[in-house]
Amino acid sequence: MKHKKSWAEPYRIKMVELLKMTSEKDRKKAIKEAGYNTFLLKAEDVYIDLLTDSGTNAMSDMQWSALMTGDEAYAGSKSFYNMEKAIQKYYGYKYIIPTHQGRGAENILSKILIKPGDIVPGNMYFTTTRLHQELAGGTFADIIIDEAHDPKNLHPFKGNVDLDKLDALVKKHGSKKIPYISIATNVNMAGGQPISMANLKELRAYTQKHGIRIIHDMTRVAENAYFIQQREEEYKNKSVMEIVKEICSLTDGATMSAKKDALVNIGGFMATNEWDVYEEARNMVVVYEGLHTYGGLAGRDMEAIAVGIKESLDDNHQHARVGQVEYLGHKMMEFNVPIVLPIGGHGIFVDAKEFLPHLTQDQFPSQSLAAEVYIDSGVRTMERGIVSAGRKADGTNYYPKLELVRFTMPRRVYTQAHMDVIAESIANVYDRRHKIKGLKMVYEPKYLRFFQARFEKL
Ligand code: PLI
Repeated sequence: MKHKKSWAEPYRIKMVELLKMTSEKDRKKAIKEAGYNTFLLKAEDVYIDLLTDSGTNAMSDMQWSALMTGDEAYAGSKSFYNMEKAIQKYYGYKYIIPTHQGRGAENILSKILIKPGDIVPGNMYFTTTRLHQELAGGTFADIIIDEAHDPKNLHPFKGNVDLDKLDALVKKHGSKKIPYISIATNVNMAGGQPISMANLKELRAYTQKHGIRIIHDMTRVAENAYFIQQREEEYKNKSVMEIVKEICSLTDGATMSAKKDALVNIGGFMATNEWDVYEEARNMVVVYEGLHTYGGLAGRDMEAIAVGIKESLDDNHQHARVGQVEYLGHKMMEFNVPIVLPIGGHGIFVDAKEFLPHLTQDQFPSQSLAAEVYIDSGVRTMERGIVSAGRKADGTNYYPKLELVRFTMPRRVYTQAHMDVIAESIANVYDRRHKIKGLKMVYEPKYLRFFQARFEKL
């Protein structure tokens, strides 16, 4: 008999970071002081930190060695050219502008391409991306397929674009009002769901016909490529590296938060294939980020990104990365915890609407559930529901269909035993779900409120 092959990690542990263990009494006090917002907890009071996969990656020995070779020249640093070369080689974009992280790139790109009154269609919103589009005078329009808004729908590519929705927008506003389509690979807010190559190719054909750019939010492009390899027949014998390059070739430019797939703790960039856009971005980056050969990064950061990009495209790395997330998801399902399906790339998204049906969306079920999980075990997660969605330009709340708590997996950080502890914790909370109360918001900041809002128990 042949036994199944597991997803074990293609690395071993060389150094460890010790964690503080806390009591339930400590955690009840800490979360109350944090206004029931997991962003306002002190990290040292957290046992397993699943707040985000952003900047929380463990770097490899090769990345740590590369740090030592960082060239800290203000201008023309060798490290910039190393990073530029890696981006050109593995992603294929022509012109590169480094930025301190993803939103720095979004700011510059939005300011250059969007005019007041423009429409920016995209495959579901992301918080910072949409805000920069709005601050530049644009209006985001969601053109993701309907299946993406249904946590139980098993569509293998819930990141796909609905071309009829796009066509309706083009007919209504005209293609001149649409500076670009914003395409995220592995859609974060939908639960880490991929877009298929077939859909991207169809979109490419459509946008070429109408003279509209595709701008690629490539924050989790390697995870998306892995799903294409696993789920699209035509790509089953292609490597993640080849698939990533092909995805990028179907787009005109990109913004990237290197803090996710590129396996570093800080960094990002904007990329474009258009000289005019590059020229303007190269000029603008000195106002907001730093010179065009460092963009807010140290030389050592750029060296680590150059190495991280290559490591992220290894098939075995992605197999273990997604394998770990799937392991956690299956454990939670064994305990009947409702999660977004199919299991996504960068974390497990628990469906708070189904978990806490006795709470209305205005009682912040995901926020409340994230606080309860922290109290139970010291596991820190993040609200991805009505608080994250924020308010429209007219001041009314967005009411997103998905009301989720994200258990986000840092790359190469936690072990399988940690996964067991996490699943057991959410199972405990599930058993006492009927007793969980909602929250009221007592402080709301103007921008990206989920980061700093404060709550009290109802
Ligand atoms: O956090 P930044 O500024 O490096 O990147 C912004 C950003 C852009 N696009 C997408 C899809 C993201 O997921 C993203 C950042 N995400 C965070 C911080 C997260 O916790 O998911």
